[in-house]
Amino acid sequence: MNAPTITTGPIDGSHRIHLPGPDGVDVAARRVELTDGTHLDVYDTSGPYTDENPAVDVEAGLPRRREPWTGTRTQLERASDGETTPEMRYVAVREGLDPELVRTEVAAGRAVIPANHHHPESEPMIIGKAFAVKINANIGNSAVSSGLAEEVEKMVWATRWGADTVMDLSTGADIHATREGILRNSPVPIGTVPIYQALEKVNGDPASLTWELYRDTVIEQCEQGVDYMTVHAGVLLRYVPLAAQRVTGIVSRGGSIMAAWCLAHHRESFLHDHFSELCDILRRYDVTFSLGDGLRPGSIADANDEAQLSELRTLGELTHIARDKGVQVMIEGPGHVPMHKIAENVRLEEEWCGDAPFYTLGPLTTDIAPGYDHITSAIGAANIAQAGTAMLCYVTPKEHLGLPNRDDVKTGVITYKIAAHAADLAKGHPNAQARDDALSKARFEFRWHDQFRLALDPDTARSFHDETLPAEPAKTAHFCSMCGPKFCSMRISHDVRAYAEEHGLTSAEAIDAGMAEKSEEFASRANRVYLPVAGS
Ligand code: IRN
Ligand code: FE2
Repeated sequence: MNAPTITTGPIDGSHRIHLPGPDGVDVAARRVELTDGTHLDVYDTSGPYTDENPAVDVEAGLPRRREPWTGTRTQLERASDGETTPEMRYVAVREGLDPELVRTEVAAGRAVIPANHHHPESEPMIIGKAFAVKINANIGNSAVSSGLAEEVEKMVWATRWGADTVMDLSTGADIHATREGILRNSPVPIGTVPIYQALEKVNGDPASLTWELYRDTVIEQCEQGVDYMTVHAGVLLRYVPLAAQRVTGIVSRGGSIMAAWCLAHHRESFLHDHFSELCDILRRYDVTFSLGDGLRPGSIADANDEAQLSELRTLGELTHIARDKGVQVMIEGPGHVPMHKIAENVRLEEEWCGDAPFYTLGPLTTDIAPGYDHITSAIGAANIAQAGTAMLCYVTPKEHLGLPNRDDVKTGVITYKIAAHAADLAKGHPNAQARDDALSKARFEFRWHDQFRLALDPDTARSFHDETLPAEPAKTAHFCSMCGPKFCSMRISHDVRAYAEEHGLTSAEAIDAGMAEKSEEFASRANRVYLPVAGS
C-alpha cells in the first residue's frame, strides 16, 4: 500500500504572508494577488502546508513556535489579572481587532483561546461572538484505523479549506499514536471527546467505565496537547427519562454512553460528581471545556424540549464552577432545530451559561433531505451564528448516511465557511465585507482570474467556468456561458455607463435616453426581440 502524501502547496492564486506579531512570532495570513495590481489579505488556517515550498516532515512535526509563551496559568486567569498575553496579541493581529477587546472578552468568559501548553505548534485563534465566526471539522470517525499519515492528511485537508479547529474523533487500536501525529502536525487547535477512548479501554461496555479510568484518559490526552475536550457532564440521571418519549431519543454518542452508565448503576454521572476535580486537571494545561450536549435534539420534533433545556441549565451551573477555577468554557448546542426555534437557543444559552461561547452542530432546519444535510444544517448554522453562536461544527453531505470521504470533508468545510461568513457580514465584523467587495468588483470588471482567486474554493469556480469556456481569452471576456455575449447584465450595465459618459448624462438619464433609443430600434425591428430559429 502506498503511503498517502500530505497535500501541500499554495491555494490557487494566493500565497502565505507573515505579518509582524508578538515577541517576534509572525502571524500568518493569505495574500490574494489580483490582476489589477492590488491584493487582498485574508484570514488563513492552513499552516505552513500552503507555503510556496513547504518543508513537511510528519515525523518531526511543525515548529514549536509557541513554546516560549506557555506557562502554568490559563488565558482566563491571565486576562482576569489584566495581562494581555502573546496569544491575545496574536489573535488581535489575526482578526484585525484591538488586543484590549481580546483581553476583556476572554476575562469575561465570552471568548476562549483554546491553547494547551503542550500544543506549542498551534497558531492561536479565538472563539467568541465579538470575533469572526469559526468552524470545526470532525475527522477520524471511523473504527477502521487508517494509518497515521492518512489521519494527518485529513487534518491538513480540512484546514486547507478553512477549518479553524479540528476534532479528532478517532476510535480503534492506534488512537494514541494517531492523536500524537495529528497534534504534532496541526496548526489549529485540536479537540477530542475523551469518553470515546475511555470506552475503548473497557471494550465498549459503558457500565464498566469508572471515574478513575476516565480521569487517566483525560490526563493522557492533556499531556499530548489536546486543546479542548467535549465533556457530557450535563447528562444527569434524572434527565434520562425525559428523553424516553422523544421521536429520536438520545442521538449524542457521548450522551448515550453516560445515560447508559447512569442507568446501569442508578447513580449520578461520575462526570458531574467529579467535575471540580476535572477542572483542576484541565486548568493545569489550559485545556478548554466544551461542555457537551448529550441530550441535544436529533429531530425537528424534539427541538427545545425539556430534556435539552434541562441539560443546558446544568451546563450553566458547571460553567460557573469551571470559570471560578480559572478554566475556559464553551457550550455545545444542537442538533436539529426548525428556524423559528433557533434564536431561543442562543438566548437561553447566553442567559444560563453566562455568555460562554456557543458551539453548535448545525443545526439542521429540516429532517427531510438526507444526502443534503450540509445544506439543511448550513441554513441553521447561518441563522444561529447571526444570533450570536461563536463556532459551528460542520455537517457533511454524508451525515446520517455514512463516513465522509475527502470530497465530503471539503464540501462540509466550504459550506460552513459560507454560513460563518454570511453571519460575519450580518454582524458587521469589520473585515468581512472587504472580500465580498473585491470579488464583486472583479466580477463586474470581468477579471475572471480574480473572481476565482477570491472565491472560497478557487478550484471549483475555475473548473465550472472552464467547462464551457476553457480558452484563455475567455478569462477576460465580457460574458460567460450562463447568459452568453448578448444578454450579459453586467455588460449591459457597462454599456449604460459608457453611454452616460459619452453623452454627459447621469446613469439615470442615460437609462431614460437609452430606453427611448432602444424602443425606437425595437419598434423598427417590428418587435422581433427573439429571432425565429431556422427550421423550428
Ligand atoms: C458540537 C456541538 N454539539 C455537538 N458537537 C460535536 O459533536 C462535538 O464537538 C463533537 O465533535 C461531537 C460529539 O458528538 P457526541 O458524542 O455528542 O455525539
Ligand atoms: Fe442528526
